[in-house]
Amino acid sequence: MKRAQAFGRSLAIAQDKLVEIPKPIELLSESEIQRKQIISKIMTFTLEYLTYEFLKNEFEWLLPVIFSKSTDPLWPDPGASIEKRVEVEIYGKTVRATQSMIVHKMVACSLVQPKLFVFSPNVRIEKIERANSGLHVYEFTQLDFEIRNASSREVRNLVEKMISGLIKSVKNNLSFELSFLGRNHSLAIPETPFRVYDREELENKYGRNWETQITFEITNPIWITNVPREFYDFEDFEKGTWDNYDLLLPKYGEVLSGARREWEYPKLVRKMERDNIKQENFTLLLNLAKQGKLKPSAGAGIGIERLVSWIAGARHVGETQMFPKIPGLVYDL
Ligand code: ASN
Repeated sequence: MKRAQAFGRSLAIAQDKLVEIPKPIELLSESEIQRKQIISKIMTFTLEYLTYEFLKNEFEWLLPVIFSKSTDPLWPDPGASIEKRVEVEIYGKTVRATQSMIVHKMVACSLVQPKLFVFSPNVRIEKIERANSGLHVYEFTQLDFEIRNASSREVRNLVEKMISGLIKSVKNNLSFELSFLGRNHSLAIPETPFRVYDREELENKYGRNWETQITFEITNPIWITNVPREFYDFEDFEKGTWDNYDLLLPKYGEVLSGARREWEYPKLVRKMERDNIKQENFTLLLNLAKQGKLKPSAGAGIGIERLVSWIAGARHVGETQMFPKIPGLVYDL
């Protein structure tokens, strides 16, 4: 029942600003190119800052993959609206375009890299109507990371430090760019710790549209915990709660999702059966779990384009992409 309610979650950025569909690169005017250049500077600064933070904290750098037999099912997920999953055949085998590297993270973290991060291209063919949310693109980059034996609290603390440090640094170093975009005064350095809300509490207060409502009310980033979703997030069957979290940004909504993970074989199987997830698409993960080689971990993934959109005050998340991937619009590049 709880899950059915959470499925009603929907988001629209259109509430108090114009959603402008980003143009392809070859159609930009002189002034639009200048705006693109400014946003590109903020993107470069953000990537450099976050990379350095992960390296400083002794994370190892994992490179992304595009095609695998296993990828994130993105189901059940209250926020997902996938029109089509990209599957192709290569060498007589069916492989899927990466929807997120969650499975790879869990496996690499268990077997080789106890602390890892990866900038990973995620392909999510969103429904066309999401073009107007201003928040969705059908390809984006996720800064995904995972830590063996970590708790949710540790992950959240790390993220809070990184996000507030990043904004402080952007404000110190890119004040011309922020002024150009009209963000110099409106972008405040987030106060830590961020407030933590339980999803159930918000559903009771705001109803089905809790996420949109709270997104437009807050002025500081907030955490939402206990969101029913995919099998890999840790669920306490007895309490009926989930040890996971989303980070919401004012006006731009969810910029990160993450969790402590399931690692025990019987629980993974039970959840996959319950959610109608095909176990044959997760053979390696299940085999490792069965052999006791899957380790407890926690992690999260940051949507880079949404993060930069918030910093820049973008009119559409696709504005932060050199080659925008707007749902329903397939440009040349
Ligand atoms: N990256 C997310 C996580 O770490 C999963 C996702 O993108 N669906 O939990």
